[in-house]
Amino acid sequence: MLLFVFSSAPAFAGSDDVVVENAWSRASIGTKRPGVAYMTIRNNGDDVLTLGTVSTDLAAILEIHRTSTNDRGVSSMARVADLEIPPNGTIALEPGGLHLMLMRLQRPMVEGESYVLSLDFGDHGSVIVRVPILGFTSRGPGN
Ligand SMILES: [Cu+2]
Repeated sequence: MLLFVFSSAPAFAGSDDVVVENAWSRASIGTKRPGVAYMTIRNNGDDVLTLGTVSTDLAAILEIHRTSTNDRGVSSMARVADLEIPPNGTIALEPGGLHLMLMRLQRPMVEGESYVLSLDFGDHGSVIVRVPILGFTSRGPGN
């Protein structure tokens, strides 16, 4: 079952307890550089949730990444194949940590516009989220 929701409202995948909130992106610099998307994903269920595929028509390639900073202050990103959300747990995708990387943008990400993202939780269904695009220097909704 698929429900269409806006990021300001909770999203439910079928009868399961998946809630995606506070989704947002930053405006991109044209289409040559990748874009990013952030959100929180809450698992109100009793099973581990696994986020596998994420897709949007805005980007040809979309990956889950984790930014980490080593003890010399150098940051790097690594791909996360499957993002697990523990039962009754919340995972935050936020600047400096987990994020969705939108590569090979099909069009620029323009401040004030929005796009649709599909998050596939396998047996637990899919969640579709509308993601608002904030300014270049934004640190999140309301900032
Ligand atoms: Cu990345």
